[in-house]
This record gives sequence, structure tokens and C-alpha cells, in this order.
Amino acid sequence: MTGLFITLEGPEGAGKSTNRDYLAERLRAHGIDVLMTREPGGTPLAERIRELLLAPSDEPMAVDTELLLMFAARAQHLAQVIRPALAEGRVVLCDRFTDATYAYQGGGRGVPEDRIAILERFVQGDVRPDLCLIFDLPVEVGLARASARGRLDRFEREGRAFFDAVRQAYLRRAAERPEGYCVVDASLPLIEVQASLDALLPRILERVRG
Ligand code: Z5A
Repeated sequence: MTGLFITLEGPEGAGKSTNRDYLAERLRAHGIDVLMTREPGGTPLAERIRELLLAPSDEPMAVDTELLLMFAARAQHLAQVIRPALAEGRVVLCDRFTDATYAYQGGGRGVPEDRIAILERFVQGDVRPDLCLIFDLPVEVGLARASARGRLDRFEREGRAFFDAVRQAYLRRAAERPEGYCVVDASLPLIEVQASLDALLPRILERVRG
């Protein structure tokens, strides 16, 4: 048995977590066994790495340290959670995965893509998302949603240019590989975003049921 690996991506405040919960609920209503998880994180050890990555600090984090910590957390997450769930035939809904590395460390921090690709192959082997949903919205709308939550993490303190580069990197990846990606307009009211997910549901169910 092989399950289905779906990732939810997008800039800050795009509604990934909200829509991951919604999609899980819709899939479960069809009797599908769903595992929800997130990156960086998803296991106790990977969540500790997440804390290191998100906590603001007086010591600037080197770009390579950030990149390697993302993949260290991912290695643990794959070993403990993602691979076993897929092997059991479950649908894995993951809030961010390696597309975020291409967008944030690649687009945002300027790490060359081929460098990320080396780590992707090393850590993941042949595991890639079957479908990546990109929740896209103007940077200022997402940042307004995120900042309404209060204290900003290390990434949320970045400037406008960083988030513009992140957004463009996501859109470029989706344009280059349309078969594996679906861009959802996340600036719409939630009910309309969820209607877009409802429209995708038959395609997902067809893939799950093979
Ligand atoms: N990161 C990285 O750099 N490299 C990597 O490889 C990975 C991650 C994996 C943590 O991720 C950070 O790690 C992240 C990138 C970096 N940078 N930051 N910051 P995260 O996913 O945990 O953090 P996040 O992007 O900040 O998540 P978020 O802000 O919680 O966004 P979200 O999950 O997309 O949104 P939400 O919590 O579902 O919704 C945010 C609010 O908006 C909430 O009040 C909702 O009720 C509201 N909302 C949602 N949808 C709507 C609509 N349609 N209309 C109005 N309001 C809405």
C-alpha cells in the first residue's frame, strides 16, 4: 500500500493550518484515514528543532545553519511519521514541506536551488509530495493576518522584500510543474477558499482510491 502525500504551502497567514483542518474533515467524512502534521516539526525532537528555528535570538543564525536545521527536522519527521504513515496507506496532510525550503531559504535567503536539491535527495530519497496546494495571497494581507496574532517569530520579523521573494518562488515552482501543484487564491473569504478545496476533493479522492 502507498498513501497519498499532500502538502499545504504559502506565505505567512495564508490559511494553511485552517484549510488543512478543513480538508482533513472533508476527507474523513468520506472514510479516508488522514494524518495531519506540520514542518518544521511533527515529532517531539523535530518540534524542538522548530523552537530553535523560530525563536528570535541576538546571535544571527547563519543561512546554512537554518537550511540544515530544516532538513534535520525533516529527516526525523520522515523517519518517525511520514514514511510510516504512507507505508500504511494513509493520507498525509502536511502544513509546509520542502517547497517551503525552496521558497524561504531559496527565494528568501538566496540559497541556490541546486544546493537545496542535493539535500532534498539526500534526506528524502524518492519521497515527494503527490500534490502541493499553494495558498497564495498578497504579502501585506498575509502579514496583517499573522501580526494580528501578536508576538512575531524570527521569520515574521523579515522585511517586505523577503516575503515578496518567498511568494514569487512559490509561484515559479507551481508554474514550472503544473501537474503536481494547485494554486488557491487565499485572499478570498474563507468560505470561498474552502469552496476551491471542495472542487479539488473528487480529484484527491480518485487518487486515494487508486
Ligand atoms: N520555514 C522555512 O523557512 N523553511 C522550511 O523548509 C519550512 C518552514 C518547512 C514556520 O512555519 C516558519 O518556518 C515559516 C516558514 C519557515 N515562517 N514563518 N513565519 P509555519 O507554517 O508554522 O508559520 P506560518 O506560515 O507563520 O503559519 P501561519 O501564519 O500560522 O499561517 P497559516 O497556517 O497559513 O494561517 P492560519 O493559522 O490558518 O490563519 C492565519 C489567520 O488568518 C487566522 O486567524 C485565520 O483565522 C485567518 N484566516 C485564514 N484564512 C482566512 C481567509 N480566507 N480570510 C480571512 N482570514 C483568514
